[in-house]
Amino acid sequence: MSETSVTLYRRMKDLPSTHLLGSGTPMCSGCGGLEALHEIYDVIGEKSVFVNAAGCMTLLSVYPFTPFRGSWLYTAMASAPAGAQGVRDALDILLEKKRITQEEDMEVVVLTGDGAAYGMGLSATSGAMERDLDFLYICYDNEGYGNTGQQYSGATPHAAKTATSKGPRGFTGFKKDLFSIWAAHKPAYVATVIGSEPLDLARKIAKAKQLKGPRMIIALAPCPPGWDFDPQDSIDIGKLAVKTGVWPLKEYVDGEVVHTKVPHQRQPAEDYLKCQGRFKHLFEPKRNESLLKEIQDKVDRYWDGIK
Ligand SMILES: Cc1ncc(C[n+]2csc(CCOP(=O)(O)OP(=O)(O)O)c2C)c(N)n1
Ligand code: SF4
Ligand SMILES: [Mg+2]
Repeated sequence: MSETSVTLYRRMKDLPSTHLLGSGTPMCSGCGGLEALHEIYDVIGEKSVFVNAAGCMTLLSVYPFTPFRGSWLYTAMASAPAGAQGVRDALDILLEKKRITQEEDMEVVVLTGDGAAYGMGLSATSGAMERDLDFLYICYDNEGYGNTGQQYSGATPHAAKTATSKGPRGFTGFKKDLFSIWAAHKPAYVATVIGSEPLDLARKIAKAKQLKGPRMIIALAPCPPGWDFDPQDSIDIGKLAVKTGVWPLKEYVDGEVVHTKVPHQRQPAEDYLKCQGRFKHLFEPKRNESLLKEIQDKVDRYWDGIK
């Protein structure tokens, strides 16, 4: 169990930590999703209801326990935003009937992986934004269906090998631009974050917490088994995602997109790619110059004109 998940487990109310550790969890060490979630939870706080679609983070809750001090609701993969609507409505009715006070109200938080956010749950999310649902959506993006063995998802980057993209060029599709898809709905807030940039992350979650309406967060989540790297490199790989410009840190608020960290002296994208086994075929047995250039050009095109 990773140190972050141990700490998260110790948050569990009324239970000695030995019990929690004894109950065990199948989370991987070096999990970037758990790292981000831990940091996000520190800011959101315990007055929260997590509505979680099936994925790796579902393993945090082992019935009847949950590491969260608030509540936890499990939903089918496509349904977490619909579940969040039900929870929000129930809280609003309790508030209206004065069965709970404003102080007892809770933040409704959707937590899903990219398979749900970029794919199966996208229409439910679109509907929730359309209804101006007051909720926070956290997508931890490990760029594949991790819990079932890293099949490709709508978030898988071009050329990455996955369990379902094993050919010589890896995944031939392109990562969906979920940030723009979400921002096109004009919700209250959209941001990208990563656990290895905790101050940027904490500032964005604190800002989202102050707002009402749909608040959408995508956390890139380095995933040792899915991306094929040593768990101890997780934070370095996360930092490289930002320094190479592969993962832009930005936010959408009041109709404008602002980059919160611009890598002016960008490292080559291959510095990020070469430390992950899923991109090994780009370097061995010989360098695939055209595919490497294609990836670098795409990163450069993104940053052209952004100050
Ligand atoms: C409709 C449906 N299809 C398939 C599954 C099996 N399943 C459970 S978790 C999972 C992977 C989810 O991927 P993602 O949302 O990216 O989360 P991750 O596993 O990467 O944390 C799948 C396919 C399911 N629970 N429901
Ligand atoms: S498979 Fe990846 S996302 Fe899932 S628990 Fe392991 S490291 Fe985390
Ligand atoms: Mg995933």
